[in-house]
Amino acid sequence: STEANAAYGVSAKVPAIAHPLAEEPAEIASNINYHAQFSPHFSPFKFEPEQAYYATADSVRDRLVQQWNETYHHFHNVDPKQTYYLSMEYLQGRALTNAIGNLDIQDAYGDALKKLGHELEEIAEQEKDAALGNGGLGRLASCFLDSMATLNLPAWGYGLRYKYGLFKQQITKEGQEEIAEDWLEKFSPWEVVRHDVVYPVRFFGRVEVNPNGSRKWVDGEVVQALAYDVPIPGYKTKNTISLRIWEAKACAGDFNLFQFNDGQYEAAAQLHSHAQQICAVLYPGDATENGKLLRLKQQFFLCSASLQDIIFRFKERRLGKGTWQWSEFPSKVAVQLNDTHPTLSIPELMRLLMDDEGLGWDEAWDVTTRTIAYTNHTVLPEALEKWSQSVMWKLLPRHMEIIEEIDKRFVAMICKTRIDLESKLMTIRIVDNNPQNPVVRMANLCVVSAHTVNGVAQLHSDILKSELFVDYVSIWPTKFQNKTNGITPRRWLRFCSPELSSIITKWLKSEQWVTNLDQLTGLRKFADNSDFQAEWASAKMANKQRLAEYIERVTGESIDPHSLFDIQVKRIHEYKRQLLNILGAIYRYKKLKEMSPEERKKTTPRTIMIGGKAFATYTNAKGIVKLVNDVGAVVNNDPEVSKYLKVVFIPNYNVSVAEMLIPGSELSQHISTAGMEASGTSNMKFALNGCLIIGTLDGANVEIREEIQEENFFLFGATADEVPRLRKERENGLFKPDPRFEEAKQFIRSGAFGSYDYNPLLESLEGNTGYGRGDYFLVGYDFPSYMDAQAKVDEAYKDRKRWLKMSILSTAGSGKFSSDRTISQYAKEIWNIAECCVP
Ligand code: B1N
Repeated sequence: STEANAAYGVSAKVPAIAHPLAEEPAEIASNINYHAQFSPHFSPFKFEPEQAYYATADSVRDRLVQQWNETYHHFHNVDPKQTYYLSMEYLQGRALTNAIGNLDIQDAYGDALKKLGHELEEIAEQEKDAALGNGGLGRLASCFLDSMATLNLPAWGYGLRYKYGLFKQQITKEGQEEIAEDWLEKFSPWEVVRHDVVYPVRFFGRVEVNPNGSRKWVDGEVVQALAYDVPIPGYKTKNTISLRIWEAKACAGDFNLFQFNDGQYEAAAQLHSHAQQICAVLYPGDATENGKLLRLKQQFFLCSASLQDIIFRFKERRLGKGTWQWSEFPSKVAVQLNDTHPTLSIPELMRLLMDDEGLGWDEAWDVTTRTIAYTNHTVLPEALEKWSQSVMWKLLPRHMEIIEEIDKRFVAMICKTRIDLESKLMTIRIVDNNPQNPVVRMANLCVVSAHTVNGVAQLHSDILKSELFVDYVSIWPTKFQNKTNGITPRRWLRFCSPELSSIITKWLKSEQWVTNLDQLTGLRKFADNSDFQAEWASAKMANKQRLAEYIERVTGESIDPHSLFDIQVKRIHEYKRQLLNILGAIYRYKKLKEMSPEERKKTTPRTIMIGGKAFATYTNAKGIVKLVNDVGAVVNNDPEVSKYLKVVFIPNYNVSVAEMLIPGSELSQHISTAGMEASGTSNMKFALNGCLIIGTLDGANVEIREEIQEENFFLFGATADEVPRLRKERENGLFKPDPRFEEAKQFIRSGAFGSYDYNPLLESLEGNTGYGRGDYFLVGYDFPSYMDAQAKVDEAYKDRKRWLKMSILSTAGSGKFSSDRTISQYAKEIWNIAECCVP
């Protein structure tokens, strides 16, 4: 066709400049074509999938920009109270399919691309994931933005524009290898640089005391924060909000031309290179490791730039309305801290209000505490941030003064009003002056300063109240809340499984479930209906086939779409117990080997897939990756067994891989030691997609099981309240391991999976005490009940009708886990903000 010719650059004819909001496929094709020629990113005469992706993204972006600008203006004019979500991490994944879906233009764009000789799905695969996060905490932030936009809430996200996101994982003979993930290698069509939005951020320096007693932070190094905005469209609404990510830049004046001309090239550019380091890489630790000074710089950079911007916008909007007062700030601004990573927002807001705006302590404290709220995401002691006081004094001397003052006033308040808590001061005060290692405890600073503190699932919030923050509860009984996490049903069902979505829409006779997920309960009455079951099964099978093709492409392993697809994908961590899964697989393999061919035929064929990234220096996590790969190499090449069992390691797990895996899953494992996983969110995604869960009573599993009914959940393992006693018993040598557990470990020791030294990993499961020993995560204790639950899974899968019913009931019971519900609760119960819908 003429368009296709033009697209391939064959025709010299200039495409019509179609209206950017064109609805007809032919006009859209012309618009894409226009971008390919007149917003060139590549040499002319090329229109391969990559070029087609960038041209399509440019075309979709035009539409977003229009409604994005309207949203900005509308918020500006109405001046509602607005929420600012501060997070060091966002795991956005890909944007194209999401934007097209939210704008409800998938058919027109699909047809337009066909006219140009391309398939929309194939074009969408060209996009690199924006992986500016590690795992659940970052993905939660991205789901929250999606819901804020869809609910028409006045809300923005703030983050950092890391040059390299979470590393790319490659599997070699040695196990995991990390490679820098250059998501900006070419560029991202989904960000707009705002050259007019720049703030100075200071580091180091000293505090100057003025004759009138006021204080000022001066000298040190100043870096510029430059804003990049990413549009976040809501689903079928005009509202399009912003994720503002900061980049660090040096000032032009920081380049020392004199030194450069003198041949000292590195010294000349030293300040530039210091600035560049700040946003160079995402902190890759999930819950364990430390990055120290650079990480602290990153955190402060986010806090300072964002708060300066928030204050600027507050003044700008208020000035348009005549006079205003600082006491109004909390009725216009809500700041939510995503874990303690942006805690420095507290002393930074105090500093800006006192030192720059001239407020007194009491007034500044009142404004700050009424503005800031804090979400806790973990109780793992090693993940509770503590910063060395000496590092803090050096990098942020004025903030350290403010923190000491907050601490001093807190201590005074306790001594005056709560003498009963004086003995607890050692643990509840903010600064820990232990001479061995003086630190600032960031969680304590948050709890003392925030008006609201919340956990991310009911069990987790209960543990916060009864353990971690128990003493604060007696001081401020109403400060603590629960906000059970959620996931966006757009990305995690509507767009990633169009097959299942259209069946749901057909049987519910409405698409309203996409924004009102509770309506899925309407599927319960069809759970036994054989027509519905047949359609459900065929959609699941299509997704399994697509997944099997993907697995074959990335691993070379061919898997049987008729086997049970059993998946565990998440960061590799001992508390998440991938070891329990693989030990179970090893035991299963050993039993299959011992069976006669006839006996084997009676078993339920399974494909066990495990994926996830290990922190680069977390030795045991890397050992687990290696073990899974080694087990797979043996099992999958064993002609007697491989028809009944395959073990596949899925490399480089990320958001877009999840979008492929989850729709094709039938069983997923959420098997952390009870009390250790704050919530978990992939469990919600799997359940929503009709995948059954085998899991412990941990995090949000508890609530998922409640919603989908206990008979549809494969439960096993110790409960959170039993864990301390079981650990004690273990320390006292009272634990008697199950022979099946011993057999599985022994099988590894025998060398069945190669000669790699697995002793350190096995030793972590053995002994009574000692660092990295003593089975702290109770794998051995839970092993027998885990194996029993797995036997029930095998039985249930044999009964096709029963399994399908359970699968349907999983989806039907997942309504509660929409992030729309979570965000509505934050809006009402923490932020006190209301909808602000763009007309
Ligand atoms: O936050 C998720 C929860 O669903 C998960 O259960 C929880 O593990 C996760 C330090 C973290 N908690 N803490 C982190 C991430 C990065 C880092 O440097 C800690 N991630 C979680 C959402 O609530």
